[in-house]
Amino acid sequence: MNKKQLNETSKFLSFVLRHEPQTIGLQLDAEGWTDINSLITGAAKEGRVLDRAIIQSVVNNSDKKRFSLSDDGLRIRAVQGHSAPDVNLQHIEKEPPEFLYHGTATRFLESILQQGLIAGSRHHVHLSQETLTAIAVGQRYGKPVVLKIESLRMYQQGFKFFQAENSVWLTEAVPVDFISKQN
Ligand code: HQG
Repeated sequence: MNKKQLNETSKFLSFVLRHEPQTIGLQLDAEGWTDINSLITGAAKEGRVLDRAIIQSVVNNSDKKRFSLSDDGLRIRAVQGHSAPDVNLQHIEKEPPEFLYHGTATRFLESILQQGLIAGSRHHVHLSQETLTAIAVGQRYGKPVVLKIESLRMYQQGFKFFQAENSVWLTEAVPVDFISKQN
C-alpha cells in the first residue's frame, strides 16, 4: 500500500470508527470497539476492499496513532475524536501541564472569544501539548491560529482533563477566561 492509499483508508476508518459506523452496518460499543471481521464485511458491501493486513498497516502507520487493536487482535477502535452517540470512552483523568494549545482557523476566532471553546459534534475539545501540532490542526480549516489554554488553572478550579491513548488532551469545554491568542 502506498502512502496515498494508507491515508485514504485511514480517513475511511476514522469516519466509520468515530462518526458514522451505521453507514456500513457496524456497531460500536461504549468503549468504541468493533469486531474487525464485521468491519471487513461491512466495508466490502460498500465496495471497499479491506483485509487484516491492510488494517494492521493503517494502525501501525498512523502518524497520530489514531487506532488501537484489542490484545486478542479481534477488535479495533479509534482512540479519540468520536462523535458517535453510542460511544462514551472512559478516558483516564489526569492533571494537565500548565498550558495546552488548541489550533483553529482565524474565521472561528470571534465566536470562540465570545463563547469559549466548545466540542461541537465531537465529545470533547481537543488540545495538544505543542504549538506545532496545533498549527497543523488549525490549518485544516483555514488560516491557522493557535490558542493558549491555561489548563492547570482550569484543573485547579475543578475542570476535568483526560489524556487519550495517543496523548491528545481532552476536556469538555474551555471558557473564554482561560484562552489567549498565542503569537
Ligand atoms: C472550532 C484531528 C466557533 C474549533 C485533530 C475547531 C484533532 C469553534 C472546530 C481532532 C468554537 C471543530 C479534532 C466556537 C470550537 N465557535 N468555532 N465557540 N469552539 N470551535 O475537527 O479540534 O487528524 O471537530 O476550533 O488533530 O479541529 O482527525 O475539532 O476548529 O485532534 O485524528 O470548531 O481531529 O485529529 O473542529 O480537531 P473539529 P478539532 P485527526
